[in-house]
Amino acid sequence: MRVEKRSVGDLAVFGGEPAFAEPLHVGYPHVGDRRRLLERLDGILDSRRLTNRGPLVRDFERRIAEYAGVRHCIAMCNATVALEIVTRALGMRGEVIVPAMTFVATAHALQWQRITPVFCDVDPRTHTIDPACAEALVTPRTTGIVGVHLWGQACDVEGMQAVARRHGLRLVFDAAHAFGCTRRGIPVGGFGDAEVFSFHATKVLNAFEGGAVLTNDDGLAEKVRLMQNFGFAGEDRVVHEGTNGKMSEMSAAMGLTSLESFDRFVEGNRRRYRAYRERLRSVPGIRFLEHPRDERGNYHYIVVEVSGDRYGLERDELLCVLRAENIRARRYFYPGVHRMEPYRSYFPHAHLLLPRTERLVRRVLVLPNGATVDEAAISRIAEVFHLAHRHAEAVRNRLRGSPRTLAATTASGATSHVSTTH
Ligand code: T4K
Repeated sequence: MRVEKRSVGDLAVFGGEPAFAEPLHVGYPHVGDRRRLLERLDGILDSRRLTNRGPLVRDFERRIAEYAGVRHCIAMCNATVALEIVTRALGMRGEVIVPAMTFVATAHALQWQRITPVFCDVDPRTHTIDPACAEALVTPRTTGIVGVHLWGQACDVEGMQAVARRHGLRLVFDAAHAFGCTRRGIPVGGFGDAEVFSFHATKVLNAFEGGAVLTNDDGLAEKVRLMQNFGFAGEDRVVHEGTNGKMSEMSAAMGLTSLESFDRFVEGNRRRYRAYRERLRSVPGIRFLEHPRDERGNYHYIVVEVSGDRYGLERDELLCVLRAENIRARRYFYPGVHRMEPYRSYFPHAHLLLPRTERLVRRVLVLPNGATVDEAAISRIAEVFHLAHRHAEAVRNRLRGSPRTLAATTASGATSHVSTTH
């Protein structure tokens, strides 16, 4: 039986029973029609066709290309390798501009090839790359830009295209978060020279692990396809440098099964997003990332910004409160890619050019989503938000006296401190 949290003493940081017996996660995977998936897996085992662009991978590529309205889709083992391959195929080298407000993979995919990621600031409203900031970072060594469509919304595609055009730069979009989304009514997938999706387990459309390069450029598609398969153009004919970026049949089976339930996943996400907004509307200092009404979004990430002044607690303090309740919210992408290694050692002053990113990484909180988060769970989460706000001072004093609670907050490896000053 659930215990209602009526007074501050009911909060788990004060010793109350956690609001949830099991942890609620941000990346809890969607699973579609299990029977259909198992049928497909049986088929793979019967046919003994396990990988190397088998029939399921080809079908998956065709359907993803169709869905996004793009000529070519090359399915990959994950989005990180897809980014490495496509940026290499496009001849990016020297410096490439990327937002610092992203998952570390966007920068690592470049650094792995000894391309220097140059960190760019973002639009404070959308959290996505700001074209004017990007343009200010162009030097004679710049060869390209990797824009990121964050949180299921496209970045300023037209702005980035204009910058790329003016300076003769290659343009790739990391669309890891944006499968199923539109920009000005056009599906994400066909913008720039190429776009990259992720189908990782934690994404809205999952293939266990997986990714894809999408492009309308026939020549680029051919090159990417060669490079993801060791450069093989025939049984014993290698015509290009290459690596192994292939998707397996098992991943394609999951991807196809997920695709069949995709609309249902998005509908569930949208419902949860609305329920969260509704329940948290009256909490001061909690601002939701807006999804443009006239675009299609996937609502996969429930993103809020916490204003410490108005809420009464800083983001990291609230995170401690939530974690104690088994609400495993995440502070993506703290502390900012520019503050992670090797970048913080290479560019110790990068933060000076990234004031908006610096502010966001101290305020953003991503809330649990997925099938286990029903309306009742959202109400309970909201109760915790309200209670912690109403008793902010007591909560803060309690946290200051419990360093172990703070350590537990970041048990997943991040280093934390309650103070948000750097
Ligand atoms: N570009 C961007 C903008 C990205 O966000 C990403 C990946 C990439 C590129 C690269 O894509 P891939 O190469 O991965 O295809 C997670 C994901 O691992 C990562 O794919 C994702 N972005 C990132 C935003 O989130 P972590 O380290 O936070 O994941 P993890 O393992 O802590 O998972 C989050 C939570 O999800 C867990 O606490 C529990 C739950 N979970 C996770 C997995 C893997 C499950 O319930 N089941 C699972 O199987 O990075």
